[in-house]
Amino acid sequence: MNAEVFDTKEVQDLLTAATNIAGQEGNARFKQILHRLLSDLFKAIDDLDITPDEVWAGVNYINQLGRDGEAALLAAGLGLEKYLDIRMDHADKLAGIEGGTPRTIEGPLYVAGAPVRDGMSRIDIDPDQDAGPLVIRGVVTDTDGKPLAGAIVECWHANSKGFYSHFDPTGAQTEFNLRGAVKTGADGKYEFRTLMPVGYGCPPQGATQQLLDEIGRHGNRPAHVHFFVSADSHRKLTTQFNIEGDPLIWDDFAYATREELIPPVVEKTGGAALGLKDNAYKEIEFNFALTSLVQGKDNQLVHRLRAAVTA
Ligand code: MBD
Ligand code: FE
Repeated sequence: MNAEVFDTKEVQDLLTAATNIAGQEGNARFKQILHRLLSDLFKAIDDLDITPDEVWAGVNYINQLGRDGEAALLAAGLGLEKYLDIRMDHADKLAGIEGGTPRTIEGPLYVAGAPVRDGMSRIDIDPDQDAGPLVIRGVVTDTDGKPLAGAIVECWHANSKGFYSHFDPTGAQTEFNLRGAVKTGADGKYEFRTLMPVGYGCPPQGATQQLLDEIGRHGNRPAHVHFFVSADSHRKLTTQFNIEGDPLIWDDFAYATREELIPPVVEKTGGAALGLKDNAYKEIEFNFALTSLVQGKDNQLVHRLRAAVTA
């Protein structure tokens, strides 16, 4: 059975009515987007002869995705978040914007409100037997290499189980464990004293992993550290680096890896003097170059629902 009805007046009238696209009431932009997406769905049902059982499986899946609170996780896993980066990269290229540290996806696990410290922050609040000490440091500059004073570097990452504080299913972590923010001085320098993260895996029983299983994909990320970097007169940067050597670096389920975002991990000693738990530690130097505002505006600022906690 392939009963094609999409182009009939009845179906087109239904789409017009259901989205109120011809009406005066409502939000015109929202109606435009909804009309397009619903039309594309109807057309796909026709073209692929998607059955009622398949449609209801999809509707029920959306319910489950919401119950699991995983819509933003699925967006990362399906490459939707990466696609937005590709579009912003392209827009920057067309506008001739270059020289900044490459962006990569934010992901769904940021928590606003971490305490801001001057120059350096120690963010390993909870002990973690299975994680060795890590120092992350560098300088925030503009695209000419001039250090930016008063820049804010926010950092968040997982523990040795791949879990993030606030979202830890074991409930084991203190608020803001492995999350922090540093304000740079005149030298533009920042430093985080922390512990080596391990890669994240999607909740095995969650709706995202269920979909990935259905298409024969894994739901894992290589070990990585997230950053927001902001400074006056510059665009806020959203990025991450990966931990060099992780076997999943080029097999990230969220497609965040970029060649420029894999800094070397250097073995160091002298950790005791820095207050680290071992004398031997690892250090990653990573510098951030921020691009200037565009006609006085940050045209890459993203507004989305984020968790927030008051410190
Ligand atoms: C993460 O830690 C992450 O960074 C992304 C993008 C998705 C899920 C977990
Ligand atoms: Fe992450």
